[in-house]
Amino acid sequence: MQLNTVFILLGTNLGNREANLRDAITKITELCIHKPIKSSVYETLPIGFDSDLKFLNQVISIVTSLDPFELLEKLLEIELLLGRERQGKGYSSRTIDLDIVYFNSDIIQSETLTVPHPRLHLRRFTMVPMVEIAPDFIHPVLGLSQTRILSQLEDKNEVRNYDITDHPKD
Ligand code: PH2
Ligand code: MG
Ligand code: MG
Repeated sequence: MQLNTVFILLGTNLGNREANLRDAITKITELCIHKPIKSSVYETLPIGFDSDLKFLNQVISIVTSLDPFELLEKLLEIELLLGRERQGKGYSSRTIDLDIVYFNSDIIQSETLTVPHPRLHLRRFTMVPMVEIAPDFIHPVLGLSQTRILSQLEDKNEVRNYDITDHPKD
């Protein structure tokens, strides 16, 4: 059985954001060999579209025997289960978005899946949690560590630590 180490970005800016993260991680854990390693939760402004609803973002690292396409299918199922609705083109607010950031050090380019995630290295809301849990992991295309990518990042949007205990009724 092949064991794959995968980093997944979670993003939510609609509904009960804390519950969305928690429920998604519970469902993802059912696909895993070990308990996921979790970054802190961060609060971030929507990037790439207009909304007053701030995001919670978090990255987790899992070990799974699923292949990338099986995993993608399961993640899309979990998005639907948690009420994700997709409206036409472009970004919109969502209960949960589950993106495969890295799958081992594999490079995948297909119609349905691009890994590493094509915009991860441009986004502070991905790189801050990545550096927290895997600072030395090398981006297989760029050949740079997570720490190095973050230090060179042009995106200066705030990624604020979100203490769940301060927001009991999110
Ligand atoms: N995801 C997007 C577009 N914009 N902005 C923030 N802050 N967090 C996200 O997860 C996010 C976004 C596309 O999936
Ligand atoms: Mg996304
Ligand atoms: Mg997505």
